[in-house]
Amino acid sequence: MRLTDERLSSTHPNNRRLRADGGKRATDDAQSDGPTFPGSLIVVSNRQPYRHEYADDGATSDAEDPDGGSSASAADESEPETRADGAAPETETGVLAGDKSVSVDEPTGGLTAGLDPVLQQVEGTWIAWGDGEADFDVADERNRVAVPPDDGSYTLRRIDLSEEAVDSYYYGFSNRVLWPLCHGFTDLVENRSNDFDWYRTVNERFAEAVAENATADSTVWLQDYHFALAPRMIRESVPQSTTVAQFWHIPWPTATTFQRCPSGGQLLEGVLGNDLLGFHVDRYADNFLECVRRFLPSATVDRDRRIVSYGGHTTRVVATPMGVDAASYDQDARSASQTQLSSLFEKYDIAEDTVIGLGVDRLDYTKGIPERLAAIERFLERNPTWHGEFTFIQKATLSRTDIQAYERYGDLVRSEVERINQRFRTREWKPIVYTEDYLDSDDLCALYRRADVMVVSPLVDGMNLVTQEYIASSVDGDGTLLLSDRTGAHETLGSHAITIDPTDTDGFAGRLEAALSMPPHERKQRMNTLRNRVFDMDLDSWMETQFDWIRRVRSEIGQTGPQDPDPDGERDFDRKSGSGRGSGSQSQSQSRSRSQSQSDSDSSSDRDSHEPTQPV
Ligand code: GDG
Repeated sequence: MRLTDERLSSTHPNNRRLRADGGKRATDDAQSDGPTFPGSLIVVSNRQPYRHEYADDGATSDAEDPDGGSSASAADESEPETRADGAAPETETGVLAGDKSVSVDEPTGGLTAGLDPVLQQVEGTWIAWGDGEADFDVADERNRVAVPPDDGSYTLRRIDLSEEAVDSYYYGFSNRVLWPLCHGFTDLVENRSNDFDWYRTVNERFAEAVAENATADSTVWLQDYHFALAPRMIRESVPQSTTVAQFWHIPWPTATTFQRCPSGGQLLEGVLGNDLLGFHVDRYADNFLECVRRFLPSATVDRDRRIVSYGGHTTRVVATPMGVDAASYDQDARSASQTQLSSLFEKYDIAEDTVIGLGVDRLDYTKGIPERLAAIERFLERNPTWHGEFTFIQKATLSRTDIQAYERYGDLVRSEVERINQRFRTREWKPIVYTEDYLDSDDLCALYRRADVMVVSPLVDGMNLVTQEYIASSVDGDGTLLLSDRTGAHETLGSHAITIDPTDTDGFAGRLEAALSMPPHERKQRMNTLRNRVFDMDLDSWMETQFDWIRRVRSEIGQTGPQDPDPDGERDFDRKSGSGRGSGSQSQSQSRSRSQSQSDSDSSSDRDSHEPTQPV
């Protein structure tokens, strides 16, 4: 795992899409080889693929800074989500808005970068929150701007949200209710007044924008938990033949947990406006179907075929694990040089010949960082011979710091790092190097490649893309992966990783010892299989699968014609609460009392070690 100064040229056998140019973004290749989409596509996501900002000096559009980008600090809470979602730290050439110079941030990784070429190809529309300060000055009177900036092949339609809307919809219901709830942290759910109303209002705003753009042959593809209500709103306002699909990137909780969800009935009803609903793994799809069965009694749930009929509409539920652009990580890792790595090690004061453990996470309470630190501490207690020889690098990206639970979590992580370092450090060495610096993708890939052991230990994680990025970057084939069995990634990669229970400190430390002493041939064997899987199930292949399902659902809609109207003219929650939208609290209490009277059969698979003592 020592890098040479040479750029390596070998290509992974499965790496059909490896780009020769070493560039970061999928461009021409993706357009010719990548996923093809049938018909017109409208993507809806919270974060946008391109953001317009005023250039720092107000005079030039260059916006260069010594750290390699105007937005290189992950400490800027205005955009950590964007980066963690793979969009945007790179600032490109600017345009002018009035007499002010504007720079444009482009997507550099993840789903955003993967979808961008697809949208270019189909000349589609992307609808997203416009969070850049110059976003609306460069847009037309309907808040549209042509992107990418250099060829303008598709339309970015921006939604203008007030500070109050963002605080309530994004930092409120999305991330104080849905995020903790879906991850089983019900004790962290904060149900503030107005947050759900804002969530609904913002979902309406997005749904209206979709309705303005949708045609009979459009497919609307919504991303994630910020839009649980929008699918039904959209379904009711677009032509019957328009396909509505959504991918839910985080876990769907068990019914035991979901019964605590404020306005849970409205959320279920909302997502059942989709024709197609995707999750990463079977478990989340099954949890969803169980929630529908329990909390929407008039719905018909076909568990085997994963089809729900409710209110005269049919939703197909699928489990399709998301991948990464493996070729791009492979390429960037191969391009890493010893010089680049040396300067990183110098910056963080790490001896070059140290054995490296690595963790890369958003600073989020789901990611199990304190548990990881506890295991490292136990490992150091038990293995004095590793002192001075092993360094653990924890790269943590600040996230959602407006929310107290995140602030407290960050304080805990930092103080634990400090304490463990105080306990074991020597004059020349400290066991844990902790950084919140944003790493550009070259540095990240160089570190992935160099890491002897990658530690992925979330308490719960929908998928975990870092796992796959590490594998794709392990071009020397000799790294080992410790992987929590509570991640979606474990379902597909667990058999060849070293499985850990993140809360079993002794077991975790033992696995770390095992990883560090694993014979080279076993490492290579395991990594070879892992790499084959990650390349086979990469981002393009995931999109192809999604698009195949969309095609299938479209043809089903086409064959059956307009779906049956609701035979009773009303839907469950309307009927039970006696009103339509806006009846959240009544729906909630009825949903609770109904579910509480039923026995909980699913608690064995529930990850709720965080059950609240009080109802939320
Ligand atoms: C959600 C679900 C699901 C982080 N710091 C830097 C950096 N990152 C990038 C990583 C990775 C991404 O952030 C984190 O993705 P994960 O999948 O690990 O986790 P979440 O952000 O929680 O994502 C998750 C995912 O959605 C997709 O469906 O897998 O389960 O929770 O791409 O590389 N990237 C760079 N520098 C950093 O400092 N370049």
